[in-house]
Amino acid sequence: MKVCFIGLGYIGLPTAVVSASKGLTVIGVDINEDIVNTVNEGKIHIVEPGLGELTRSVVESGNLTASLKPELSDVYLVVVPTPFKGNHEPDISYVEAATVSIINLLKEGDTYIIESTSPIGTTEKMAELIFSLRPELHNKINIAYCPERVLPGNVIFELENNDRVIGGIDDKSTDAAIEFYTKFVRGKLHRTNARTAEMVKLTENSSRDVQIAFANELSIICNKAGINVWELIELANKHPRVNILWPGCGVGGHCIAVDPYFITSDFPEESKIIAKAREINNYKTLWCVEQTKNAILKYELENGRKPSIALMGLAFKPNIDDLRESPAKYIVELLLQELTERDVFIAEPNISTHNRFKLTSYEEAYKNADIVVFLVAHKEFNAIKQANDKVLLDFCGVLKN
Ligand code: SAJ
Repeated sequence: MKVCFIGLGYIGLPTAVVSASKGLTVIGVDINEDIVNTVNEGKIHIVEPGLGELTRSVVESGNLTASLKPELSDVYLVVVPTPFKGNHEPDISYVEAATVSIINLLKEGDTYIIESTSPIGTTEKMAELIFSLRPELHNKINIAYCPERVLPGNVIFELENNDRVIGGIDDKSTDAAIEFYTKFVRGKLHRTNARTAEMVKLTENSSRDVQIAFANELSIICNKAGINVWELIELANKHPRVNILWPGCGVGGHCIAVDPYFITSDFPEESKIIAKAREINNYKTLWCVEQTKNAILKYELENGRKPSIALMGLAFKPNIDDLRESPAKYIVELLLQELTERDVFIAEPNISTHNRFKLTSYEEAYKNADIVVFLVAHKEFNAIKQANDKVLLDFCGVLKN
């Protein structure tokens, strides 16, 4: 079986590599020549534990080849980004372009699968596009949607072991897509239709966003009420049917802070909680900025001098080096608009250099600061010995234990 992946990004590349490692012949296609060259050298352009070694071995064995152009295959996977436009409307133009790029290669019996997070109805729309240009393929090819659900940092394990939801535009399509995923997924493969599968993905990430918004709202209430939110949540979670997530300095990454808009833009009247959760999580980031500025003012008033400040963490979540859509990075950017860099120490233990921020080791940053602001709960920060002479702002629960 020959498989063509369109898109070699954070999901496309690991999925191409894992399926190649199970013996499939895989062509990985990307419009970026650097990515194609990097992969063909057996190297990777993203950071993901275990992916580098596996890529080298499947490129050496010949099971994975990267290319700028799709090639004749049996299964085609669309794994390209679906960003949103300025008004939070999803932009499916990359999915469309990927589909157009393979339309002329499709032949009877082939399977076309979209993995990109997509608004409801995208798979049907792409089916219409394919059949409008190739009407003779009607009922002759399989078209399905199968969302990815892997957690950055644990992708290789989860790609094989997570359950998958697979929805075809008809039963025959679902069967064909299931047959493909059986080749490398050990988790259960759950069948449904394409629209439900699309909505499952949006629902999973919206559900997490809503739950985090609840925790973030609690943290703001507790701050005003003089209650330690971390203790509160730990105690509430002792209830057998309560399981509250943790507050933070906002919700980042490419998925949870984006996917809910795919629902709210299509169902603005009906998606009230989902929209509110987005609003609360975005507001939490600005609230952290305000809290920090207030602490700085208070310090100045009490001590008659400007404090030095340590900003701890830039990544979008703990223990990764990914700064994409990171609320911590946004907070640092906003604070730097008002503070002179001389007084600020920025620490991110997972990266060594950054083109915009001057980084300091987290030990130095902590040692030199009057005010320490914990933005991301990286494991390194847990080891810091707390000094009594500092103002500590903990937005992510580093000090909770
Ligand atoms: N966060 C909190 N409090 C928490 C948990 C997370 O504030 O208790 C924040 C994180 O700090 C981060 C953001 O949420 O800023 C998102 O992090 P995450 O670990 O919740 O999720 P991602 O973006 O790394 O991956 C999610 C996962 N989806 C779900 O857990 C429902 C993953 O399984 C998906 O595959 C991925 O989105 C995706 O690609 O859609």
